[in-house]
Order: sequence, then structure tokens, then C-alpha cells
Amino acid sequence: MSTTTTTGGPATQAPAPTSLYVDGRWRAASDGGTREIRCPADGSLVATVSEATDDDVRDAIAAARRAFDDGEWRTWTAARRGALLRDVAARLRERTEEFARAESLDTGKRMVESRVDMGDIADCFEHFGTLAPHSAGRLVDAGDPMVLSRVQTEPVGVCGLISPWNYPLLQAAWKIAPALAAGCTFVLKPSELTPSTAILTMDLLTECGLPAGVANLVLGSGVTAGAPLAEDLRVDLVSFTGGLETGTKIAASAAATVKKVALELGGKNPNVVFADAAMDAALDNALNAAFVHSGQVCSAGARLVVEESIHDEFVDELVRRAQLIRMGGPFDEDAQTGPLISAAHRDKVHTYVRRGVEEGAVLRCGGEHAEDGDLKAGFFYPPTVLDGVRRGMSVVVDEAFGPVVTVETFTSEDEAVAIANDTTYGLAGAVWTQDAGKAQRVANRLRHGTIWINDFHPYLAQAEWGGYGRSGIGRELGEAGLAEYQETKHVYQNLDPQVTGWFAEQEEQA
Ligand code: TXE
Repeated sequence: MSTTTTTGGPATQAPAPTSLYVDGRWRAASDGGTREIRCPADGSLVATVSEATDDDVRDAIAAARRAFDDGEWRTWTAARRGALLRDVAARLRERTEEFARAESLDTGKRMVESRVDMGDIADCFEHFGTLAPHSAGRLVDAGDPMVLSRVQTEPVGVCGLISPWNYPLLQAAWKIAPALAAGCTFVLKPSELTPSTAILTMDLLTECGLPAGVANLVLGSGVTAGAPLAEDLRVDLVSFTGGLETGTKIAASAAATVKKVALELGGKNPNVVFADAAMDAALDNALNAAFVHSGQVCSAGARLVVEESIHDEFVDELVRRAQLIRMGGPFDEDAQTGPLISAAHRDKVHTYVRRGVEEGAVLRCGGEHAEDGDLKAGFFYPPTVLDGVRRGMSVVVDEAFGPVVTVETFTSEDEAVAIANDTTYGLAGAVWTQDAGKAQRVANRLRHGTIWINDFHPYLAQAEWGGYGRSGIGRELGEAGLAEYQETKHVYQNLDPQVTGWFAEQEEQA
């Protein structure tokens, strides 16, 4: 495979990039099309990659279909598939630096964060590798000793996997690993902004012995390379992580072709802090919740919901600490957070902040593009705190997906729950209190797919991840994350067939 890379080397005649992976072979786009990948921290050229055409996507789907219907993959036992996934995990751990570097160049995120992501990705492959052989199905008691009734699991088939740019390989791995564990084949379409680790992963899977055609990679825009995956009748399931607007279109295409669909569409996640919380930890985690990866996290704690009696003290300190957060590029050892993914995305975040202020929010810090020194070359936006917001403001309702936290207050447990549930999303939320009973009461009433008590952000490969409401459909990770990629079939065998007599022959009427 080749991408054309210009960073760090003398200028040479660049060969055409061959970064589409179809039927076990690297190839260029059928029309020779390419796209430049640039680092959002400084605009430097990271690579030039192939840009798939409709025909390339159709070829990839056909390859995945053949590999599923007729290839040797269907003869692999679940135990063998599981062993392959665990091998992927081990090799990925050995190559953490290489993968993390590629991820950081594409996203602009700090190396330290990318290394953590690679560890999480290895854990994900390990989890599904371990789960694979233990999901064969179950025997059912039919109430008749001469009936053998079993429910067995089978792969759904060909999967279209569409992933975003904020955690490029992590989000893709949450789909690739269970798809392979289940015995499916797939076509992966990563974000057009961040394809590098997906490219590396195709080679890794091949090195681990995955048969040709099982894993296919198409690169390119959502409309050209992504939409056909949702529209094509040969694709049995589409799994998408990204924005609500795109998710809605994918769900419509999936409905029109009656395919299975799994959607993870982000959130507007409340972080509820009671006056009896452990303050230092609550404050530190409120910063982490809102500003890690510059808020480009589907589960970001973008809504701070704080008890009124501690509002001034808590928010003053939050603002002071937010202003100290140092921005910088992937290899800046002093940086604590990185850039936004693109100029367009930064403009969108800024528009939400401006609109919030126009609607009456109090800007306590941030709120302007960061243009100092080296930051000018990238898409940096400083940690921003909007106090005094009201429910219904667009910055409180919509996912800004940037380093922006809004502050609301409450005076009772009921009011805290009402505010925290006042969103059409429902991905994640947190509650901070040292009263264990109150923590459980609130956690039970929150309508979100993950609830943290006295913490924010940790997730486990063994535990389901996904959203209520408009945060999506289905679950990733855990056991349900594998079930998304499985059909269940009931096989009922009568070992002692009998005449039922239901349609016993009648005497012919004279
Ligand atoms: O996402 P898109 P965008 C949210 C976040 C962000 C907003 C828009 O609020 O501001 O989404 O971001 C592919 N058919 N999240 O525009 O478009 C696209 O190429 C098929 C939340 O970057 O959803 C990419 O691979 N595919 C989120 C993927 O969809 C299409 C992570 C995601 O891009 C397509 C990212 C189409 N018609 C953004 N159009 C999360 N849940 O974590 C685009 N794509």
C-alpha cells in the first residue's frame, strides 16, 4: 500500500497512492482521484490518499459479499476468529507508537492521548476475541424430551462501517472487532479527514491471517463513499458513528433497503454536582469532562449542572483552572489539549458560543479563536465557560462538540434530575455526591446510556455503550455490542415425528 507522504523527506516524484483495500489488494481510485490529509494543529501535509469513486465502493461491497457467501472465512470457527482478534490486540500493543503517531497527525491530538486510545483499542479487540467463542447460542426446553430445540447465533452478513474523526481508530475498532468476532465481512469507510490508522489496520489484519475480502477499506467523502454503503442491497447492516443529521440520512437509507442499522450520534451530557460532593475531585473531573480532546467527545460533560449554594465558588475555580489549560500540537510535551478538527468545525463551535452570548449567557472565559504564536497555524479554540444559561438556548440544546461548557443551577434533587434529563439526546451523564443513596436515586432516574457516579469518562470494553433518545440506536461494546452483528436462528428438531391428525382425512360425503 502507498500513501504519498511529504512530511520529513526530500521532494520526489510521488507515486499514485494506492490506499483503497479491496479483496485483499491495495489499489488506487479507479479515476485516479486523491485527497490531501492535513494536520489540524499546523496545516502540514500528512499524506495524500486515494479518493474512492462509486465504482470502487461497489467493488468493495462485491468483495465483502463474495468473501461472506463463498469464501473460506465461513469455515472459520468462532475460536479461530477469537484467536485472530487477540493476535491483533497483541500486535497493536507492540506498535502503539506507530499507530499513535498516525492518529495524532490526522487529528492533532496529543501523543499521550493517542497512546491511551491505542491501549483502549487493543482492549476492545481482546474483549471481542475472548467473547467470540462463548456466544454460540443456547438450548431451549421444548417441554418434550424428543424435541431438540436450540437458538444459535450466526453472522449478520456484509457490514458497512462508517466512522468519524474524533476517535478514528477507536470508533472503527468498536465496529471491526465485533463484526469479525461474529463472522461478518465488512467495508469500512473512515472519516475523510482521518484515514491513516484505518489504512494501517488493514495491513495489521492481513498480517494476522484474515482471508482476502473479509476486510475492505474505502476512503472518501460521506456522500460518495459512505452513502452507498447504507443504500446498497448487498449490505446487510450499517453501523454509523457521527452526527445526528448524517445519522438520520443513514437511518432513512437503511429503512428503504430494510437493513439492520446501529447508530451512535453523540450527546448533550449533564454533569450534576451536588453541594456535598468531594469538591477537588468534582472540579478536576468537570474540567476533564468538558475539555479533554477539546470537547470533541460524544460523551463530553458539556452541561455542568451545579447546586446553587456552591455555584459561585465552584464556577470561579472552574474558570480560573480552565484559563490555565495549555493548548498545543501533538508533539508539544507541555500541551494539555489540542486543536479542533477543521476550520469549519471551529467556526461552528464559535457560532454556538456567540449565539449563546446573544441569548443572554455570561461568557466567563474563552470564546475567541486562539491566535497566539504557533497556535495561529492550527484550528485552536480555548476552553470556554458560559454561565447563567437557560434551558432552551441553542448552546444548551445542541451538541457544539467543542471546548464549551454551559452552567445551570438547581436547588433540589428533583430539579437536578429534570434539568439533566431535559435533552433529546441520552448518551451519558454523571452525578457527584458523597451521599450514596442520593447517588443511586439520581442515577436510576437519569435517561442516559451511561451514568458515572463520582467520576467522568471511564468506559469498559466489557460494558455496553450507547444512547437513549436521539443519541442513537443499539449498543456497542459489552455483550450487546457483539449481538448487533449476529442473527439468531431457532432450530427445532423433532426426533420422534408423529402424525398430528390435524387434517385427518374425512370420509367423502355421499
Ligand atoms: O459528522 P458526520 P461531521 C457530531 C458533532 C459534529 C457533527 C458533524 O456534533 O459537530 O456531528 O460532524 C460520513 N452517508 N459528531 O460533519 O457527517 C463522514 O464521511 C454516509 C459526533 O464531521 O456525521 C464520516 O465518515 N456517510 C460524533 C462520518 O459520516 C456519511 C463524532 C461522520 O461524519 C454521509 C463526529 C452520508 N450522507 C461528529 N455524510 C460522535 N457521535 O462521536 C457524512 N458521512
